[in-house]
Amino acid sequence: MRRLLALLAALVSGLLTATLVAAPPTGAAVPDLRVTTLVGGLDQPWDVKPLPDGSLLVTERASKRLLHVAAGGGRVTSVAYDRAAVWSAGETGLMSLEVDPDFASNRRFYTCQGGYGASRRDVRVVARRLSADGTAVTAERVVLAGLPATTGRHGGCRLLIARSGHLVIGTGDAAVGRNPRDLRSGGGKVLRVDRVTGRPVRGNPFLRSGNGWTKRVLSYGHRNVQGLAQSRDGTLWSVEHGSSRDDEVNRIVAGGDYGWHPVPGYDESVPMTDKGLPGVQQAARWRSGNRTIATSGAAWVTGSRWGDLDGTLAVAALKGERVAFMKPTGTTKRIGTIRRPAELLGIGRLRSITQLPGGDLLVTTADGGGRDRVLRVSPR
Ligand SMILES: [Ca+2]
Ligand SMILES: [Ca+2]
Repeated sequence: MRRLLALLAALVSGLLTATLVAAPPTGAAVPDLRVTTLVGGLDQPWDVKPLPDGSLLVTERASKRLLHVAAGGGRVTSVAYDRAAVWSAGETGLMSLEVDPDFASNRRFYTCQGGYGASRRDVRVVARRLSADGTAVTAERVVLAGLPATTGRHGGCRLLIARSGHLVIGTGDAAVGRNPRDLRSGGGKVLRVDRVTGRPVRGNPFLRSGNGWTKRVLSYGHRNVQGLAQSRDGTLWSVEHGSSRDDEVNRIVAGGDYGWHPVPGYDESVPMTDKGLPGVQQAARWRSGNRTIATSGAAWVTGSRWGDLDGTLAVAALKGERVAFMKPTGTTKRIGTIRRPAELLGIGRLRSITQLPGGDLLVTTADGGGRDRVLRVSPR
């Protein structure tokens, strides 16, 4: 297959060397991308989200630091909050962030994090209020606690406030084989709840169940949901780490079984989507095949400035050290395959992707050692 290499100019200070690998079969335009560092000197930042005034919030997983970055990538403040209440180990710590749609009036944002339950460690969602000057948390409240945790492995956890206003939570299986298929566990699921109360919402597929977790389940049979993104047509997508093979991009349907059931014990040799399980399993819309790239966060890219990448799902990869732009063929309601019109390489291990209101992407790196950054990717 013919491939076009487009080297990005990185001679100007502040620009990073990056390579856009594009597959140009159609004559449509894939724009050059400019990559700049907004924040440096970070250690394993997990998520980044913009606030309405153009400033940013950033989480760091293991340090549990919550950072406020002034608009334009200016002054960075470590926000004062109850850091000791966050449990971090392995892949779990201070993870995903979401900002309330009414932040301008209520100053509320949400984090998914490790926590200390009454009898055991867990993964939980906490709502917080940010002070007017962005330096401190002035109130916090647990929205949902008791998601399973073990060593910190496969702790998820991704938050998304859907356009319906509901809070969607992608969780990991906590490396416990029976969790993903057990509707009474919050692990290995996509959950949908009221963002204020944490209660199940109308339209959830198992509302008639007597069990509280089951009522919150939107879909099950997931291994470790690392990305959630809602497309223009309202469909919801998850991105997951594969085991020894088959990272997956899935379109989430209510009540869907995504086929991960690694039993007995924690048997990771089973398929990422095991069609031999009872009932119907949802096939991945994209999978990596034999070689995993550790797909993580994702965002739908919108805006004409993106040319042929408008309407793609930008997927961050850790091991694969790239942003893979994935374009569903046909409509997102009914998809045969996903092709990859371009990949952005050379900017490190990548965790999360967020699209800014103006269309640029923010990406967090995950190289560790205090060398991590929040990058801005702009078409030009
Ligand atoms: Ca699957
Ligand atoms: Ca089956």
